[in-house]
Amino acid sequence: MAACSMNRLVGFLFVAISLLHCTSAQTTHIVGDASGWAVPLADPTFYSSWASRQTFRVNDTLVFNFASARHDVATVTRTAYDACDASSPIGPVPTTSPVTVTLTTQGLQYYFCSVQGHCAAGQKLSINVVGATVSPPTRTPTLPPPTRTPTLSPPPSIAMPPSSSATPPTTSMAPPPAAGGPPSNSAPGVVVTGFSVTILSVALALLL
Ligand SMILES: *[C@@H]1O[C@H](CO)[C@@H](O)[C@H](O)[C@H]1NC(C)=O
Ligand SMILES: [Cu+2]
Repeated sequence: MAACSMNRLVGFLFVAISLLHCTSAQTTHIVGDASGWAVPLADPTFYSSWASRQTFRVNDTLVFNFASARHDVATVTRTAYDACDASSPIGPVPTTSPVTVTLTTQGLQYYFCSVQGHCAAGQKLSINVVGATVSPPTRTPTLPPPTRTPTLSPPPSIAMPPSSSATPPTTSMAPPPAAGGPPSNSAPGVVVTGFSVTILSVALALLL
């Protein structure tokens, strides 16, 4: 009997946490992280590598940071993307940084810089936007203590200076981040994790 009610509780919590994730956690994706939106001199696959480390969901946003007027953001079809053909972009092609794009539809989306030669050199980004019903990579809810966390956030039980151990950039393009804030690509995960732990604690307190 105890096991049965525990299973139901766990199931309830899992559904509740999943719903909260889906309805409240829009992620802002800084394209290229600290490298921004530029011609990737060191690695033409830089933006596909970056995209492969992200999960893009409907209502998330992309932010392209770049040198205004030296680059732009063209939204294009797959055919144009594959050919780096800038003759018929979809909609406007903004040239002033930052450019924020809200991901409103599921499926594959294609962007590149329409400045001559930049797309061919790798300044192009394709992403797959998934819907809110796909389960996000949540921590498993079977263990109540808030010590199991995704790898993005440091365990709360380990004393650690808040910002001195910021991870170095993974590409040779990026200069080391200036002293100061945490890496921007880890913030959403940390926020979501803290939120989940809070909800989990409240739910357990109410139901046990
Ligand atoms: C996206 O945001 C709109 C407006 O807030 C909302 O109506 C819609 O349900 C959201 N879609 C998803 C998948 O979160
Ligand atoms: Cu460019």
